[in-house]
Amino acid sequence: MIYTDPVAAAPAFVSALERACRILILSHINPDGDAIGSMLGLGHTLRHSGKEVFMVASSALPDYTVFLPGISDVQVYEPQQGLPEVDLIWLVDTASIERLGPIYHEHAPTLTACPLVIVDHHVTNNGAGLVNLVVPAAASCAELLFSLLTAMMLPIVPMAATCLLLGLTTDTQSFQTSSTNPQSFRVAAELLEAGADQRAIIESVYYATPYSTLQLVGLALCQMQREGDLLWTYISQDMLQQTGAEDEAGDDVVRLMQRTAGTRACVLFKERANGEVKISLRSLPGINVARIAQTWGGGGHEQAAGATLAMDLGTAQREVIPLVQATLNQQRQV
Ligand SMILES: [Mn+2]
Repeated sequence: MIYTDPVAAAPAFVSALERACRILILSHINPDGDAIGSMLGLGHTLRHSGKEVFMVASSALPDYTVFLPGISDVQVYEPQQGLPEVDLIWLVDTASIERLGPIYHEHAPTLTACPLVIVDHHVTNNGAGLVNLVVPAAASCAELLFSLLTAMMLPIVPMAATCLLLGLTTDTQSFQTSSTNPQSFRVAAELLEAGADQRAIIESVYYATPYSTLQLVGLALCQMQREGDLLWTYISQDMLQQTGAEDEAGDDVVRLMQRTAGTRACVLFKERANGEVKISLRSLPGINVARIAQTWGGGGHEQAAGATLAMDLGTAQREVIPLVQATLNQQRQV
């Protein structure tokens, strides 16, 4: 059964929970703030209601989640690791069970044998659980979970509120994404009233950038080029070694390019250790960069896409930039 309204879904979740004592909470590979915030927010809430809770992340946690209360209870999955014996599995923020990555690949029979419930906001979720709550209009899984848990009459303790607010804050990029809606603000207000530590979230998400990241951003911005409403730059292996920055530092470069006035599309070219080039494309609505990424077997969303090109940095720029320019020109004519 797939529910699209948390209030309508609550009784089904209550009865699934009544029959369970030991619950395993899982989420997608390469977990983001919404995956971990939802997992841990739910974990605190279920523990408070007397359940035994296990939480296993499919791969390493993002740095900005390590301050969350109870984060040491979230295990990071290691290959060949066993899963705890439970009588209910609860998936959060995960479009499909395959998105559990190695946990799915190594434990598919166990996972499919155990009762499964799902709360998610991905439009592609097909509701593989016994009970599913899937609301694509929700800006974050965390806010959807809050509405469900509240409708289930489960109290949200301050620790849970902090975790859920982190999920809501990161998935909406602080209420900036187009999916942010009145309900996101309402839930945020209720989470603050429930005792969420908003200050700690802001500190951790926005004011804890590693020095090496800023140095890399500086180098990449120095190389930035502009033609009309298109911006692009690159990150070479040299630049990564020189600064000691992590690969994710590229995300900050992309975000800064997007913020430039008059920009309708931008591209980051990132040289991989094996000499290949990963491109990240961003655009305003109406400009489909996923189609450009598909040229090299990549993909993504219309406004955010990527691909990996088996060529050097210079060649990649000469191949990709004219294609983006053509797409921008096309759009200008319609
Ligand atoms: Mn999410």
